[in-house]
Amino acid sequence: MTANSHTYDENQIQVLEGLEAVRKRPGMYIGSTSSKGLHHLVWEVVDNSIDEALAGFCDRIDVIIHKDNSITVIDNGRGIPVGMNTKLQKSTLEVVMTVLHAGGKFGGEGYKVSGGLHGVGVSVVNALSEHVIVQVSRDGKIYQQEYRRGIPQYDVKVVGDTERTGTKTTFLPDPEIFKETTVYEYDILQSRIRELAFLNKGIEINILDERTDEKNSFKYDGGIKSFVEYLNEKREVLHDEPIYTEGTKDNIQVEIALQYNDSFTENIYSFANNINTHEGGTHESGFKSALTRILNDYARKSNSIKDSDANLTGDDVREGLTAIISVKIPEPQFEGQTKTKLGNSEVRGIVESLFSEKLQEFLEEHPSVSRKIMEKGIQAARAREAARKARELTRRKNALEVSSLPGKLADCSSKDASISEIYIVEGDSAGGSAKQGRDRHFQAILPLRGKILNVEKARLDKILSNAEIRAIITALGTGIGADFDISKARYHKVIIMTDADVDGAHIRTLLLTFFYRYMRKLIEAGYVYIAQPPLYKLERNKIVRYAYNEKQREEITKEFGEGTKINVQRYKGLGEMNASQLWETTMDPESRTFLQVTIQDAIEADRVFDTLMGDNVEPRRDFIQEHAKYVTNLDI
Ligand code: 0RA
Repeated sequence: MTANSHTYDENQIQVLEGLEAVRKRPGMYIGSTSSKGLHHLVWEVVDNSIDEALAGFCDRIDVIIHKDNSITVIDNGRGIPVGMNTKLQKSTLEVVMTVLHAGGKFGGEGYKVSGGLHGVGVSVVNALSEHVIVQVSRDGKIYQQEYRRGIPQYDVKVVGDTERTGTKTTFLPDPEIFKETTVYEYDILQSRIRELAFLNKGIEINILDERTDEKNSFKYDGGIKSFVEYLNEKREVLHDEPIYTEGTKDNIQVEIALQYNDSFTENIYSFANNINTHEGGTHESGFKSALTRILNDYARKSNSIKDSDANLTGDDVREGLTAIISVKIPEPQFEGQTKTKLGNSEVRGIVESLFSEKLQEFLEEHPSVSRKIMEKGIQAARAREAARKARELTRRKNALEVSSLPGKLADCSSKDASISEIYIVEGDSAGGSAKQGRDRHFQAILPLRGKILNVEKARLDKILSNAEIRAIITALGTGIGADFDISKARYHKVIIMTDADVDGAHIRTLLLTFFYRYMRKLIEAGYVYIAQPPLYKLERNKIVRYAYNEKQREEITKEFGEGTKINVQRYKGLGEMNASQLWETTMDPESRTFLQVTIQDAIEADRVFDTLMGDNVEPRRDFIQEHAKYVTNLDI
C-alpha cells in the first residue's frame, strides 16, 4: 500500500477516504485554494498552539517561513499526546494528524477558541501538504512522524531526548492543490500574528522570514488596550489612557478597550474567539447600545445637552472612536453572509452591563475627558444636521434639473452598468484627450480640476459641499456612507487615471481615501481600478513601443539593439499623450493593464490612511521614507 507498515484495515480506509475528500474539495475545508487558502493553512496550525496557550500551558509561539515556502510553527506547550489510542490502535499524534476533526476531541477541559472557517483541524493542513513533519517534545523524548499528502511515512518514533515540551510542525503546501500560488506573504502573516498577540495578552509570538531575514516579535501584556493604542498611534487622542475593562460571566469572557481621537472616523473592531467579526453581532450591538445610553445619560446629567435637545445618536457618539471588543465563548454561533456575525444572544446583555458600569465610572472619575467626549458628540450632531440640509439641497436641485449628472461628465451611451467604465482623470487637458480617445459606447470620462478634498480631515457636511466630490457621487449613482447602494452603481469599473508624478500620487491617494471611507463596498466589490499609463515611449525607425516600467524599457532597448541611440520620451503626465496614444496604451481593453484595488486587511489600511492623510506630519514622513524604496517611478 504505502511505504509504511500500517495494516490496511477499516480505520485506515476511513482515513484515506477522509484525506481524499479534503484533497478533492479543498475549498470546503479552507475556503479557497487561492493565496487566502494558502495562508489559512498557517492559521489552522497556529490556532492549535493558541488554544494550548489559552489553556495556560504555552507562552511562546514561533512561526518561520522557509526559503522553499514551507512553514514551521513551534510552541512550548505540553506537546500533542503521543500515547496509544486504543480504539484506533495508533498513536494519538497520528490520529490528530490524519483524522478529520480529531484535534478538538481530546483534552477535554477548556474550549477551542477557533471558530468560523478555522478549527477544521490540522489533518486538513496535512492532507493539503506535499510533506509534513511533526515533532512532539514531552516526557523527556522527541517523537516524530512524517507524512506525504497526509499519508504517514512511518509510525511515530523517538528521535532524541529533550528537557523541554512542545509541538513543532513543518508543512510544505502542495502545488497540485495551490495552483495559483504557493508563495507566502510576510506582511499578511505578520499582521495577523500581531493581531493574535494583541488578542491574547502575554503570549509571545515571533515571526521569521528566512527568505529575507525579516523578523519581528510580538508580546503585549496590555492586550487589546495596546491594540487600541496601536490603532490610534498616528492620531491625536482625547485622553492618554484607553478605557479598559474585562470580566467573565456564565463562562463568557469579555474584554473591551476604547479611546477617542480627534478624527471623524469610527474604528470599531470586534472579535469572537479571535475571529474578526466583520459583520458585528451581539457583542458589538451590546457595546454600542451601552455607549449611546451612558453618554446620553451623562450629557443630560452634566447639562451638556439641554432637556429640549434630542439625544445624541449612535453615529454622533462614535465619531473619532477607536474600540476593540473581544469575547471568548464556549460555543460561538457564527452567522451572516460571510459567517462573521456573532449570533449568541446571551452575549449582548453581558457585554452591555459590564461595559455600562465601567464607562459610567470612567466618566465620573475623569470630568475633563468627559467634557471633551461630550463636546465631540455635540459637534458631530451639529455636523450631521448640516449634512442633512446639504443633502436635501442637492436632492431638490437635482429634481429641478433635466439631467442630474454633473456637467463635465462625458457619459457613455450604454446603460448596462456591467460593461460600463468611468475614468476619473486628473486635469482638464488629459480629460480632453481621454474624451477624444475613448470608446464612447462603454467608456465615460470625468475630469477632475485640481485636488479633491482630503476627507480624512473634514466632516460629512463639508465633504458634501465639495464640487469635485459631488460630481463623483452623482456620476457613480450609488450614494455614500450609510446610504450607499451598490446595485445603483452606474459603472462596474471605476478607473483612477492620474499622472505618474507626486501630484498624481497625491490625487490618487485622496480619491482612494474617499472611496475607502465613504464607498468601501465599491472597493470590496472589486469595482475600483488604477490605470497604468506607460512611462516611456521608445521609437526607432518609426517603430513605436511603450514601456510601463524600467525593466520593460531595458528589454525594449535590447530588442531594438543597443548602440542604435533610440529616441526615448519620458512621459511626465497624461497630457503629453494625444488621444490615440492614450487609447492605445491605457484605455483599450485589448492591450491595457489595470491594477485592481483590494482591501487585504482593513486594520492595516486604516492605519495607512491615518498615516498618509491625518494631521501628524512625522509618521507620514516616516512612512514615505520607509516605503520610498518601492516607489521607483515617482517624479519628485
Ligand atoms: C490536548 C491535550 C494535550 C495537549 C494538546 C491538546 C496540545 C495540542 C496541540 C496542537 C499544537 N500544539 C499543541 N499543544 C498541545 C496534552 C494533555 C496532557 O499532557 O496530559
